[in-house]
Amino acid sequence: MMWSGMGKLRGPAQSRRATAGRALGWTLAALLLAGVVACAVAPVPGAPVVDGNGVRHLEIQANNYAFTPNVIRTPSKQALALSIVNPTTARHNFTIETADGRLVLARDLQPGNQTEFTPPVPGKYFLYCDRLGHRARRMSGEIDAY
Ligand SMILES: [Cu+2]
Repeated sequence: MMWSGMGKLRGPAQSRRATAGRALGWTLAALLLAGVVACAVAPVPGAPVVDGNGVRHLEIQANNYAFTPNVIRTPSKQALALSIVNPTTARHNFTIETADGRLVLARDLQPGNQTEFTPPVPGKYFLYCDRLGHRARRMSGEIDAY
C-alpha cells in the first residue's frame, strides 16, 4: 500500500520533470537556432574613402570570426588600399580569389597589416581567412567591383 502510494506520487513528479526537460530542450534548441541565424552572414557594407590622389582607402577588422565590413563595392582598375586590422591574438589571413576560384592575394595578418588590391576587371571577388575552419565560420565576404 505504501509502495503503491509512493509510486503514485512519483509518477506525476517524474512526468513533470520529463515535461520540464522537454521544455528546456526546446528552449535550448530555439536559442541554438537563434544563434545560428544571428551568425549567418550579416552583410556589413564598407564604403572606401577616396583621398586627394583618387586612391580608395578602407579599414577592415579581422575578428574571430568575421571581417567587418565584409561587403565592399569599389570600381575595377582602381587601387583599393586596405588596412586590415587583426585585434585578436589569433592568427588570421586575408585571401582574395576570383568568382571562378583563381587566387588573387593571400596574406597572413599581423595587427595593422596593410595591403592593396586593384580589381583587374569588374565582377565579384571572394575574400576569406584561409585558416582551418575560419571560412566555414563565416570569416568571409566579397568585393563587388563595378
Ligand atoms: Cu581567421
